[in-house]
Amino acid sequence: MIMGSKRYLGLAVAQVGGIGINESRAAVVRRLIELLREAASRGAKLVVFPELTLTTFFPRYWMSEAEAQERFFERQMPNPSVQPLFDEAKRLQLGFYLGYAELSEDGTPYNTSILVNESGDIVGRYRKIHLPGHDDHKKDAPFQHLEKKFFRVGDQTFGVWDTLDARIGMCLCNDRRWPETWRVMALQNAEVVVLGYNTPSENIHWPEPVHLRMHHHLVTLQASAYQNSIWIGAAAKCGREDGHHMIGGSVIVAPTGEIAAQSVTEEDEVIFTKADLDLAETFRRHVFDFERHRRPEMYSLIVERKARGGPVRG
Ligand code: ING
Repeated sequence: MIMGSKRYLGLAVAQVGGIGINESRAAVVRRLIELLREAASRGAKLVVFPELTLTTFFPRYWMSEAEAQERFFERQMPNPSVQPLFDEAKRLQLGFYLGYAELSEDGTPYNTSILVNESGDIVGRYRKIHLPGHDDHKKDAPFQHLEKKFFRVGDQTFGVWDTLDARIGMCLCNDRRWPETWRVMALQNAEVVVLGYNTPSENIHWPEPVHLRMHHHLVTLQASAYQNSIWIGAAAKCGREDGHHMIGGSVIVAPTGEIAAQSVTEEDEVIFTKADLDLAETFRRHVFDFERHRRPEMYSLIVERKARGGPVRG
């Protein structure tokens, strides 16, 4: 294919298999470095790691906030345990997205992701806005989902950053289920949105058929990519973590809504696409020309109302 003036982003998604509750940061970072190296060999420029990549998905366990922060949060970023990842990425001239549990300078706990450029600089940070789960101890449940206990809602809206020769946005896991997430970044002209996720295959609230977890994950991303004319890279933390199963399905979705690459295991696995950033232009110029077709004056309910309510017309 004549490269010519076309713009491409070598986009890799690094899926991470189960991380045991006692697995050290050093052992995890070694796994992430292996994934970086494979991504580089495939031509990647940006590598997407999962949500809470450095540890097991600890919100599944009941413990005090203090214990969680002691065992599973990062007080600095980078820090000595993740510095080898930053160094290797810089050596390979790769940018990456990394999800982790952040204890901010003022001591606030967030479910956070960062965007790091090929020089190893943190160019963007996002703190998860849509926190699923609960904050009480559900003693009869097979596991907990305590994101509402261990994290505070993010303090800034969804952002996009010009780096790695593209305009890149970030979100985290449950955010992908909310259409507002994507529109806010599309309105900032995002070309690529990257995210990580930890999605348990079992629902603790009702006997949800297990296939629905993968269906909702994929239909959400495919619709959002198409409706917002963006590329999406989504990285699973998946497989079994001390007996608890989470879905895989790491995926790269094109602005057409089609799946360009998808993982086939529930372990550490790299998928890659040379993303044609001009592909989105076609859709932005016609079907989704926001300037010509959108009618914000008719959408005010979306921002004014939080919960479902009554009709607004006679
Ligand atoms: N995990 C899940 C997710 O949104 C979930 C929680 C699953 C909520 C299914 C609702 C339905 O993929 C995280 N970490 O948000």
